[in-house]
Amino acid sequence: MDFRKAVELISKSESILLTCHDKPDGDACGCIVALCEALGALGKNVKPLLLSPVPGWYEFLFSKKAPVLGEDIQLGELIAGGLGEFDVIVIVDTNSTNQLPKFDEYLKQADVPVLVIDHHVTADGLGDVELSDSTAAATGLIVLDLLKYAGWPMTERIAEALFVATATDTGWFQFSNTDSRVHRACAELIDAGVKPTQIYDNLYHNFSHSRFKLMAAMLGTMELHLGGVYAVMHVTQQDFERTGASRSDTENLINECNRIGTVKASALFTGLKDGRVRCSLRSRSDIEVNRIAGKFGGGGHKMAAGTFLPGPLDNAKQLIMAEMKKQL
Ligand SMILES: [Mn+2]
Repeated sequence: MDFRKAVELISKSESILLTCHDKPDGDACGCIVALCEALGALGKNVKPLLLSPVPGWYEFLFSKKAPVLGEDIQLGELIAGGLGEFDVIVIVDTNSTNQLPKFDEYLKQADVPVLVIDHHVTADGLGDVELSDSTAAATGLIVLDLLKYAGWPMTERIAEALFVATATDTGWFQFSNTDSRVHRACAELIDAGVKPTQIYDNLYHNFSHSRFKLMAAMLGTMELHLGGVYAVMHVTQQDFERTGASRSDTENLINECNRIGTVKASALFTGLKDGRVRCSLRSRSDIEVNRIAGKFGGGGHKMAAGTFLPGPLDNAKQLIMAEMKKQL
């Protein structure tokens, strides 16, 4: 962990571009918001850039909408300096080229140092300086450590963003990555003004009707395999069209099947418009789902991983089933 190098790099930079993986989750959004606030307070010119839209239930974190690559700014404009010229690029919650669609092309041609802050095991070494800690339950915990190391002031907004980062990456303190470091950090963040109940309502009691209908459709597809240990669910393009839900509405829905006592691993297959299938994998046991995802070019953690597969759905399901059998 090289906090000193990271602080030096930030200190000598005036203009900072901040991004995270596509399909941003609570950890990615929380880290973006926390760093925007913290670095903005230092007088830096910080520009967040997202690679896909923020799911509705994380919008409360953002004081103003962050631009989305491909929607608010095109790759060509970004390369031409449309968002500005930057002294450093900060990437949070990923170190994988395949989680930075289009942005990887900007990165390739940008002659600017890169700081990566990440907790994933899968790493492409994108950073000139890397704060990488795979023992951290969330990247938010590394950002918190960086803030404390640097002596940058904590505010209520920063605390809230880092709490969301940590709470969501631990499934609201349910997953096995929930260790004492998580609880100590969250205690500090509560002391800094976080209201957990309010955040819980914002995050989990905030479904749109269309998202709820998508969840109902998904639950209707659930099948148990391998003696009840492996749960498989899917959603199709038609489900999105019929319910009016968007792709980001699938976040966390996979965890619903963990309510079944026998389930130790689960997969959610999402049919995409281009014919491919997005596969999300979760484990509640020693099954290492990142190894399964890795076989198909994906990545993630032991407990949560994902990959893209060739369609149709049945083909994608068979590919994962074969790997799941090997691990069991
Ligand atoms: Mn994360």
